[in-house]
Amino acid sequence: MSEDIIKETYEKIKNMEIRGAGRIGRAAAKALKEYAIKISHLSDDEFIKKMKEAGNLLISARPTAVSLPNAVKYVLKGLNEDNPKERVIERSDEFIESSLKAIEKIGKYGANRIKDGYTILTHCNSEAAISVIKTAYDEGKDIKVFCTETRPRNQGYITAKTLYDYGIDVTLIVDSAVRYFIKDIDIVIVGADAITANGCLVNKIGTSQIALIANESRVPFLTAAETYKFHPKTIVGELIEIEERDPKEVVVFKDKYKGIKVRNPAFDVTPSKYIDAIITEVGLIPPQGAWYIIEKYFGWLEK
Ligand code: RUB
Repeated sequence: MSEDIIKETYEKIKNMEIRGAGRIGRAAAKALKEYAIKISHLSDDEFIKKMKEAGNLLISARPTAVSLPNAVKYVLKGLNEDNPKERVIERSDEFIESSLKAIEKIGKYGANRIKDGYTILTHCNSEAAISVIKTAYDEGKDIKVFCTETRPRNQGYITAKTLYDYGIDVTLIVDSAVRYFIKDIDIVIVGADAITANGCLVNKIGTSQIALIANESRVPFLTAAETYKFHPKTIVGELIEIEERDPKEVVVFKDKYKGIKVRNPAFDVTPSKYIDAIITEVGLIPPQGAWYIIEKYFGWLEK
């Protein structure tokens, strides 16, 4: 069945086989393209209806990373243009290509903030943050990286292994050790699942604690965020839903302890006042510049 392409990607995003905001967005764009090719024999009206349904299903896979609806909306904007079938396919390719280019540019701009001898702290597993770190290393800078474990899913292990394989000096720490080690850290660089119109950062749970600690210790805290991580609907006051995942990811209590409640929010919100800069593919901006980015790049979206 042609719908299987969409369902498969939906499942993979939901169960986190595909994860990380950028990857989620590109996977959705790719699935829409493959689906569009499969159903291109349908009438335009039927094609448009099915593509919209597919987009809605993909968007419902995870609620927080805005890269997902932004990617789907970018691709499906082709439905309103002449030759909708071709345009959807072309726009999917455009999104994927521009996403990869953005990560590369973010790497270059962000690396300018990393000096020789720096120790960087990162949290979770972000392609954009890793791009900054790898670029600084490629430029010949002698850097060290501290990675948090990132409980409960331990995405920090992926980051630690990726950077270690690249030849970088890596130290893994438990999430609660950030304040203990902050004296050794020169800069914090994390990714982003969403940036709000008022410059707040939504990212992996624990990010806001790290920002607070960095602020207290006067350590710069930067987030690496492609422009498709900016949330258009926050400009009209909508709040971003924070995904709360299965408590079993944290711990399973048995027998008489079954009654212990476990909560598992996947993301948190870092206030803009703790963010020194947002590294985007169009340059470093202060969090106060978020409104401008949304207006400039997402003016075409219905608000
Ligand atoms: C991943 C996470 C990452 C952002 C940015 O959370 O919080 O920091 O998605 O990643 P999860 P990237 O593992 O729950 O998806 O820079 O790769 O888009």
